[in-house]
Amino acid sequence: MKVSSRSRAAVRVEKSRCAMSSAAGVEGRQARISEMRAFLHADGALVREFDSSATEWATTLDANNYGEIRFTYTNKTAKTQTAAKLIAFVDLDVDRDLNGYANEYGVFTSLSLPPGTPASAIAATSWEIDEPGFLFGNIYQHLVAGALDNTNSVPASTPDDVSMALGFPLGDIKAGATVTLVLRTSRIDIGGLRQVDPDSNVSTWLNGYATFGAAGTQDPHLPETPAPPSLILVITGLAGGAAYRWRKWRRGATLLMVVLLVAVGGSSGMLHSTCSAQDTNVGSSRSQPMKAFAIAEQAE
Ligand SMILES: [Ca+2]
Ligand SMILES: [Ca+2]
Ligand SMILES: [Ca+2]
Repeated sequence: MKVSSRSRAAVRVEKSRCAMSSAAGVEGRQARISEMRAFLHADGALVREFDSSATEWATTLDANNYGEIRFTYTNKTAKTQTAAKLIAFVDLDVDRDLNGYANEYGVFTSLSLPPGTPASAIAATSWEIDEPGFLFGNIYQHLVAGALDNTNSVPASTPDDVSMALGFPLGDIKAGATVTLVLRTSRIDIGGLRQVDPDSNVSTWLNGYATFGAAGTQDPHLPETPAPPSLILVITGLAGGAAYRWRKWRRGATLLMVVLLVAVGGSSGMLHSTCSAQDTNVGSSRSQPMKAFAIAEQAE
């Protein structure tokens, strides 16, 4: 079993830093996908965790970064992978630089297919809305275990850092077969899961479907094939071992780092300039690493 926690630690540090800089007046309205991962389970075990650097990802997003995110997997083994399922995980932050990432909440909408899906589309059958696991959420354990809890642990009454997951049953993946997972982010209701930033009055829906075949080539019902992979990312690879204990340790380390940053950053322009450098990637995210996968909100 492989898990990758080092990059998640980096996400948390970056989030903390940028949330601090927001208090100093960083302008702009935007959302970001701080983390995006896919977990393939088959034969009763986790086959692989794909972080955002995996070449299996590709996106077709509009200028505001709403649209489709695709994950294409091919069984390159010589055996059928049985009872397979794909779980997609997205940690989206809305207006992080304006009002932080912890002022948001989730709403379960439905497990119905998003509109305009092909006849072969497989809908999600499990879901989870939770804090990403840096503080109290248990979503990461469930991603690794392959069993989402179908629970919203970040409701409107207790806003926090929202992350979301959808699980898609695939059945058997024969040797050489390809599966495509299509995720959509939308400002209108497409079913699935909804994330709300009440201070910005912004709702973002996440929904998707799975289908066998390489989308746009083997299934004529599928939407147009996206542009060549545009989010082939260059962040950390997979690291092994003891994710939960590591995350508990990291949580303490992160808090310590935040304290240190507060201590040294009050009069420093360095923190702000670092975040500003990331912010320049907003709107041109297709060629940027996932950490700069900033979703520019539409000006309102
Ligand atoms: Ca926010
Ligand atoms: Ca949970
Ligand atoms: Ca979030």
